[in-house]
Amino acid sequence: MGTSGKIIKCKAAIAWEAGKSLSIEEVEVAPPKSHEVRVKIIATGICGTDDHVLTGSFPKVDYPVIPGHEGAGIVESIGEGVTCVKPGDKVIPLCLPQCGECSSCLKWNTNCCLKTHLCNPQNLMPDKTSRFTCKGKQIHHFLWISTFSEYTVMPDSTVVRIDDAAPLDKVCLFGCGFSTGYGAAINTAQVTPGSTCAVFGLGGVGLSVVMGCQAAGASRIIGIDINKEKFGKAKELGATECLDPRDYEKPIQEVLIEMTGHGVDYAFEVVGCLDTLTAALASCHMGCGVCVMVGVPPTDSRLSFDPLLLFTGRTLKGSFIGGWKMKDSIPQLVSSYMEEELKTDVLITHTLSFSEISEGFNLLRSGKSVRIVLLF
Ligand code: PAD
Ligand code: ZN
Ligand code: ZN
Repeated sequence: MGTSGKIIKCKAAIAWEAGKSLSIEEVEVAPPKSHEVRVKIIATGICGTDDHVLTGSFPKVDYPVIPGHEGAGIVESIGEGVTCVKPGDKVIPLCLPQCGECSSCLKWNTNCCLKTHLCNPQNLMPDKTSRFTCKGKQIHHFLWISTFSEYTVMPDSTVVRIDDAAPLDKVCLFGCGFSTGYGAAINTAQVTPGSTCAVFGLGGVGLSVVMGCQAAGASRIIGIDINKEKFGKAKELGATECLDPRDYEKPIQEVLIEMTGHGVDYAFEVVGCLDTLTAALASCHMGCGVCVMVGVPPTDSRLSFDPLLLFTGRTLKGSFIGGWKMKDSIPQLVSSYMEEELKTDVLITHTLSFSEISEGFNLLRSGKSVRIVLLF
């Protein structure tokens, strides 16, 4: 390929500092070093987590940064020692690495690879340098994958080959949103047939939780959101009832306990707020309810609740990218999509060009979209 080994100039969206909107700039993307892969991103979704990066409420981010972590693309070139992909392969960048060597990767019951951003920030490549420069300045990576750049470099532990026939403008959702929500129900909660579930927050991730609860055979799925415009799609995907907490004088947990008689079997927090997390926990069955935290809480926040909520047997657990070991699982999920077992296209409400990225964030914040896919 003509570009292999050379610097590539392309468009990327940079967050110069927290609290400022993104600006589209020309960046220089250095070639991949040993055990790194340079990918041409074809499509990228916008996730609520990217919005947390813009507002400064995502932990351990260094600015200026190129966000984006829900992409799909084609390998442009590879560095020395890379064996898992080759130029021309269709791939999904992984926002949670699977190095295959650390103590977590060697355990069957966690996907939390010790190379994750939450252990060691992924703001620079593993050799502590950046592959991005703009106007002579070093720009940081985000989760090692920065999909808001037409070309991006990532370690080989954070990229996986997928089916050559997969439509990249659709399967990019498997890089985060869909896999996160669906896996929270299937893997983390292990929702059982006939159970009752409550899903707080019906964005792209929350609706994917609804899909997971339905696939697991839950008989009652109660969607909760302060934006009633989300209810139609939630019902289409399997929610049996939808509630707006603002329609009730009582706290929503009391409403849910009255509706179910004893509290729900599984509650999912998919907003990223401490108040909804406590409400989700309190709405679970006191003896055996399981509350799964999916939303990313604000940086440096602290949770405070009556410990008696746990004393009687409720469980509170977190779910990181749906509990999937991403290298092993994402290609399989994409195959299920190709076999029409997973109908994720319904989550995509808007497809825009990359230059319309700010409009995409406005749509996300206005609540008028579920998933927005940007095309380069
Ligand atoms: P989104 O902004 O599309 O959806 C959030 C939804 O919550 C919207 O529909 C809001 O109307 C709704 N909402 C807001 N406030 C309330 C409230 N008080 N009560 C009920 N509903 C409310 O975001 P998303 O679906 O892309 O992401 C949701 C969260 O999941 C967000 O915090 C994101 O950072 C997190 C996430 N976690 C992981 C993980 O690995 N755990 C991965 C990806 C995203
Ligand atoms: Zn995400
Ligand atoms: Zn690992």
